[in-house]
Amino acid sequence: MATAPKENMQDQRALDGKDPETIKKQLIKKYPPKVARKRAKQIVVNKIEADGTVPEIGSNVRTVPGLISQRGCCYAGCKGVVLGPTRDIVNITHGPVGCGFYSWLTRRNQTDPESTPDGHNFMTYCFTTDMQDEEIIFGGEKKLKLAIQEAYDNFHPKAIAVFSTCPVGLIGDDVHSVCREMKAKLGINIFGFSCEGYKGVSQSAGHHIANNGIFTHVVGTDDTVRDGEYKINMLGEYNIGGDAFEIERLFELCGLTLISTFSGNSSIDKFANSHTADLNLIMCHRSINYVAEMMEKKYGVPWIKINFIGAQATAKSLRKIAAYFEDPKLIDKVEAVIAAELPEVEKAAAEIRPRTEGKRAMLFVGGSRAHHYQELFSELGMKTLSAGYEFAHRDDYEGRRVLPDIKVDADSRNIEELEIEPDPEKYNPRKSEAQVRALKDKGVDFSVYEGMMPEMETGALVIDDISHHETEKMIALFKPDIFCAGIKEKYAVQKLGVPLKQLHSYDYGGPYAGFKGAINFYKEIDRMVNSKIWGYLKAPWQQSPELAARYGTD
Ligand code: CFM
Repeated sequence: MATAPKENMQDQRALDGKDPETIKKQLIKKYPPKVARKRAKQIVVNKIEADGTVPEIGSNVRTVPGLISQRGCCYAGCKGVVLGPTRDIVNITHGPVGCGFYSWLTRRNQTDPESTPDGHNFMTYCFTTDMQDEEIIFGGEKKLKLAIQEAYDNFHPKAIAVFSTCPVGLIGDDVHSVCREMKAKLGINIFGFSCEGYKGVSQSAGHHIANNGIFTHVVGTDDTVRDGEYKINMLGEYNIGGDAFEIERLFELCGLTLISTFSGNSSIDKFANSHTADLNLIMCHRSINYVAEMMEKKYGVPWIKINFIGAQATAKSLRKIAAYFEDPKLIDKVEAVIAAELPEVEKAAAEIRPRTEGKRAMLFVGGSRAHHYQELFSELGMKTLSAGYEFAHRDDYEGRRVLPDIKVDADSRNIEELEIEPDPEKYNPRKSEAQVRALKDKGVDFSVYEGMMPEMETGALVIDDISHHETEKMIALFKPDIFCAGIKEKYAVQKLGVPLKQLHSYDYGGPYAGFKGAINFYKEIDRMVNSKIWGYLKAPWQQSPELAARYGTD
């Protein structure tokens, strides 16, 4: 190329001086043509236009059979992600024992049973119907009824939820009628989810099903108005590694009243009451935006997007909440909290940053963290070469402005969309249209999420549902200083000589949210990227030149 236009200069910074389009071709070169065409739509070179738009990315589509994906299943999204962190619902997995066992606390979602009077905490138990051949052949409804009865007799919970695994849908057990029957018999809230693992293309379908179920069966069933000022709900925060505890600490310092969290450190009574809050805060947009939308339509509770990952993002989010309530007392309090908390974070960053500055990260996680954690890395002076979600939709990448353009395919149509009307008695819009406009001018935008790509550099590679082959290629080509993903990737990546930070379970660490969490993260990343051990490891292609063709730097 004779002259390098300005964009290419940006590209060079973004991808270590390598041409992103060439890298993209290398990632898909070994695929059969049909697979390569499909993957090409999901691998995008980031480019931000003057009006803020970014290129379209293929997402929320089926993984090509044969490619090793990071994704989980619909059941995992429903039972594991959304309902799992609620301590006082007995969650019964209707299915073979493995589904229940492997979704049992592996996400490291924590809870504080002492914050509810009865102290119930069923999260430490694994409840499953343990289906055997006999149930698969003759049906499992009888066994499910017995399981519900047994759970009730032993624990006397306020609620029981039943989660369907793949075989349940295949043999046609009607979990909903079993739940209705047992609800009438036992007089407690019992509800079921048709979240068979194969539904949809990933765990994202399970989030939607969980949101529908929780909204239908629980939200709005208790109108008690609790004491306290500035009532908020926290949506899409699951208390992994204690994140919610740190966020709750900050809310308390600021004088905000947390009505309910969906669903970290939560209890069912709080969900029931959540429609009495004045504002919904969305942390993880992908997993819970449905609840926020439905709550707004039915009860008039507006939502704003916030992010408590990153010290600056935390301060910004707290200020946004204070601005919403338009009370100088709260605004001052929030400023005082930020002023008291930030110096310690800045001190830690200043100490660590000389050792992390300029190092390069790649993040391939779920449906929101691959975006949020870029904040923490940039606070350490690190850059994100490439990032992507496992199962997010276009709006999480490109921003909600693209929602009207998203084509609904057969897999998405499979998941029920609830028709929500304003509640004749309980609907109460919290702000007038004039107030909404005025707040918008102050930077409090309602129902807006800009997505990951507008915040990434031009020239960075955005890869949806990255395959294992592409992961190996990216590592061979770039040897990043840290790779963020999950347990399935961890040891494969580390054997290639690159440290892997689990951003799902946080390995054994956390919290990483809020101010104290930021400090924890800085220390952890410093330790990982500066450990000498990685220099002693040789990747397979470095030891055996014949493998170079396979992993390739071609
Ligand atoms: Fe939301 Fe999550 Fe995530 Fe998610 Fe998940 Fe998770 Fe995740 Mo693992 S709800 S989308 S389905 S932030 S379990 S707490 S870490 S993939 S990025």
